[in-house]
Amino acid sequence: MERTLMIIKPDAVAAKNIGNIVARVEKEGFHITGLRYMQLTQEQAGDFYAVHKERPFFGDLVRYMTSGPVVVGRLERANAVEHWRAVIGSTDPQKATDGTIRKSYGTSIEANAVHGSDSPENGAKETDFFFA
Ligand code: 3AN
Repeated sequence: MERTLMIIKPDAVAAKNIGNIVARVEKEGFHITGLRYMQLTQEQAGDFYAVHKERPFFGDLVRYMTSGPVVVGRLERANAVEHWRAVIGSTDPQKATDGTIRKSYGTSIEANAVHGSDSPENGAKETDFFFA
C-alpha cells in the first residue's frame, strides 16, 4: 500500500495538538504502521531536508525542526501521498483552505504543524529514513 511520512512538528507538539492530528489521520482512513515521539538531531534534520540545502531558509528550518520533540508517523492507504497533502493544505497556513490541518493548527510558513511527503517515491524513502 502507498506510504507517506507524517511529521507533527515542534509547534503542534508544544500546542498539544498531537491527539487532534492523530485522530484526523485515523478519520481519513490511514493505517498508522509506525509512530515515534522523538527529538531530531541536527544531522537527522539536515539529512531529511537535504533537498533544501541551498535555500535561504535552510538554517532556520533545521533550527526549528530541532527546537523541540516531534512525532513521526508512517501512514498507509490508497493514494496516501495525494490524500495526506489535501488534508494538510498549503505550506503557508494563511493560504491553506478551511478544514485543513495547517489552517487549523499552523501559525506560519515555518511553524506549519505537519509534514507530508511530496511523491510516492519520497513517501517510501522518507518512511524508510525513520522506520528501518
Ligand atoms: P511542504 O512541506 O508543503 O512540502 P516544502 O517541501 O516546499 O513544503 O518545504 C519544506 C518545509 O520548509 C516547509 N514545510 C516549511 O516548514 C519550510 N519552508 C518552505 N518554504 C519556506 C519559506 N519560504 N520560508 C520558511 N520556511 C519555508
